[in-house]
Amino acid sequence: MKKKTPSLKSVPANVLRDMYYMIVKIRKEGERIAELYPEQEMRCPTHLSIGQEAVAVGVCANLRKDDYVFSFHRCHAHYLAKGGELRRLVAELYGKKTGCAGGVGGSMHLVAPDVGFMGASSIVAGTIPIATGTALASVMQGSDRVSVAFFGDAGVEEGTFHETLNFASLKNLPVIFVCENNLYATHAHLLSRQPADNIFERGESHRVPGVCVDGNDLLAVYQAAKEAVDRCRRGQGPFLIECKTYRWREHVGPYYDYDLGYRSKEELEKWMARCPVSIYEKVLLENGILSQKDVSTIAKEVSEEMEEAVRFAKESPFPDEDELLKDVY
Ligand SMILES: Cc1ncc(C[n+]2csc(CCOP(=O)(O)OP(=O)(O)O)c2C)c(N)n1
Ligand SMILES: [Mg+2]
Repeated sequence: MKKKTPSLKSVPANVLRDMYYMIVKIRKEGERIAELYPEQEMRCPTHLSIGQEAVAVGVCANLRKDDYVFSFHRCHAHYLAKGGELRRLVAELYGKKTGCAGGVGGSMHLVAPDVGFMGASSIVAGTIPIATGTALASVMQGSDRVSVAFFGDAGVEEGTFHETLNFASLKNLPVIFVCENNLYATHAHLLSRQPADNIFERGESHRVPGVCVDGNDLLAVYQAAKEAVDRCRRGQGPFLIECKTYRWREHVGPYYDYDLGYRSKEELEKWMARCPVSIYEKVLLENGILSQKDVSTIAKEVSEEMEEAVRFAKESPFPDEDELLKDVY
């Protein structure tokens, strides 16, 4: 089932503008990290999500601060969209004490529990059951909090995806499974790994309804997430959202990789022509929600915020040696 993009009138203007600021900020973060990464001062493997930003922004714009979000190895956008501090993200990538995980987690282990970003994991599908556990806890506590698990298209190939959907459905839990389907798992195309390109239907046998949306259309993602969040808060149980999108850069690292042979430059260019930031910006400009001057002002503010974050990260100290084994279980 494909969802239609909602009319702009159904979304409050301040939400539209906040989502624009956020998608521009997330794009800037990805692009700037890609520029700085070759300096080799950031030593952790880093999975950029340039091209996929609309998914994080559209989903998280529907969440309250006390709702829970869990992510996977490609987690920068989810951390930022849920309200995680940019400078603590950058400091984490630089391995600094001021990083959001004290500098010992790195790019794949961002965390900001104070704003409900409960963590990310490098284990494919690893946080799907954990997010569901927090949904169970919310129900037991009598809270209407919602939990969200973001994962990639390879996440649905893990047994725990099905075990979790079964349990979430059985217990009617307020959890939303958001699959960021960027068509590849490292260098393997979806159709070389799965018999059909129909992830949104995989919950059917567990009675978990799903939709497939254009993950590069921020408003389409926003609308699908809104319906899923409203359902969860009404106590109507779990929901699966598949967002079709595309990663522009290599699987891990800052470069383009169309010369490796697993995907073509033409395919990449086709997706780059459908840039989620440009698509959204055009809609806002055409509808008078933003002016060209607003766009320039936001670009400048976001650049300054990013440069301040880089300065903060570079100037911060590394963790002390005696802290290395702290938090190791
Ligand atoms: C359980 C497990 N198996 C294999 C891996 C190795 N691995 C790391 S990323 C990745 C591909 C993930 O693809 P996807 O879930 O589609 O996310 P994407 O990288 O495309 O965003 C794999 C197989 C892993 N980290 N965990
Ligand atoms: Mg993928």
